[in-house]
Amino acid sequence: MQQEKLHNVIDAFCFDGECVNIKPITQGYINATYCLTFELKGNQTKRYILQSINTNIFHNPQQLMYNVEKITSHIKAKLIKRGGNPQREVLNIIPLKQGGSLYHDTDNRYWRAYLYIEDATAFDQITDSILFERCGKAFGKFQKQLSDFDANSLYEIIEGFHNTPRRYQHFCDIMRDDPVNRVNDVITEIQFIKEREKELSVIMDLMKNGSIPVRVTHNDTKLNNIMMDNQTGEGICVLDLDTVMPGCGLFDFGDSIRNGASTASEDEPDLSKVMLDMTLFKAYTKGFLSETKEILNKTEIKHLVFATKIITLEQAIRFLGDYINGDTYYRIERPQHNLDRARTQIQLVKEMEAHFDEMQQIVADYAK
Ligand code: GN1
Ligand code: MG
Repeated sequence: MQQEKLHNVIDAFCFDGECVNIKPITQGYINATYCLTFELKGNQTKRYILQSINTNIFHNPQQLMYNVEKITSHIKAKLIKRGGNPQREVLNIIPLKQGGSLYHDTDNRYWRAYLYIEDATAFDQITDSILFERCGKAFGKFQKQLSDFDANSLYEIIEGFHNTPRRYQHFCDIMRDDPVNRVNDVITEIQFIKEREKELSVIMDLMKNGSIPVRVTHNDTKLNNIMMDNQTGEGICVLDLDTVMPGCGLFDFGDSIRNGASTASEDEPDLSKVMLDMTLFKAYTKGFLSETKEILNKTEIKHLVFATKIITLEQAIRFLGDYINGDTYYRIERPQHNLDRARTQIQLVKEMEAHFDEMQQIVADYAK
C-alpha cells in the first residue's frame, strides 16, 4: 500500500509520538497487518498494530468492532478489579481522533489499531507440553473471564460459523453441483464423512434444547493466537478477536486440539506422520479445565471429547467441500492442497475415534 495513504490512515488514530517505522506483518491470512513504531520524548519508543479488516470475509466491520469493544472492556474491568495488567493481558483498542475505533478510508477500507504487546511471543507450533498446557489455561481463562457476559448481546459475525449440520448441507450442495468434476476422485473421503452424518447434529441439538449453553466463543483457538510472556512463559493475552461471537465453548477446546495436538501440520501430504499426540492432549486438557471446570456443566464436560471430534470432522468437510468446489475459500499453494488438508483432518478423526475412551478418562480426571 502507498506510504502516503498509509500515513493518512495513521493520522486518524490517537497514537502517541511520531511514527518512525512501518513494518508489514505477513503471518495472518485474512487481514492486512502493520507494526508501527512511534518515537516518544526522551528517546523512548512505543509500538502499535494497525490492521485493515478483510471485508470479503467480514462483511460488517462495525459489528465486528462492536463485539471486540464489548468483550475487551469486560475483560479489562475484571483485570483492573483483580490486579491484573490491563495493558498486557487484553487487547487495547486505540481510538480515532474523531472518536470511535473503526476508520473508513477513501478506498473503502476499514482500519483499527491495537497497542502492541511487548516482551511476548506467539508460537506457530508447540511440542513442549508445558507450553501447551499454558495455552489451554489461557484459552480456558478467556472463556472464564467471559462466562458472565451475555453472549446473545453479541453479533453473529459469520452466520452459522460452527453450525456443523448446516456446513454439511452446504457440502452436499457442492457435491451435487460438482462444478469442476472432482467428486469421483474423492469417493473414499466422502464416504468417511457420510458414515458419520448422524453425529454431526448432536452438539447443535444439545444447544437447541438448552443442555449446552450458548457462550462467548473465540472460534480461532490456534496456538499463535496467544501471546506468551517472554519472562514467565505464561499465556498472557488472547489475540484475534475477530470471530468472537455466540457459540459452543466446546468447539474452542476442540479446535485447539485439532490444530495443536496433531503431530503434523494441517496440510501434511504424508498421512503416516499425522497422529494425535496424547501427551499434548493431556497437557492442554489439564490447563483448560483448571480454569473452566467450575463453569462448564455436566453435559459440556461429557461432550468435550466428542465436540473435539466433530469440529475436526467439520474442518474436513470444509476443506473437502472447498476442494470439490474448485478452491474458492482457502488460499492454496498447490493443486491438491485442500484435499491434503481434508485428509489430515480425516486422519485425526480416526485417531480421535481410536483414543476416544482414553481421552474421556483424561477429561474426567481433570474435571474432578
Ligand atoms: C481459517 O485464516 P485462519 O487460519 O485464521 C478459518 C478457520 C479454520 C482455519 C483452518 C474465518 O482461519 O475457521 O479453522 O482457517 N477462518 C475462517 O486452517 O474461515
Ligand atoms: Mg483467524
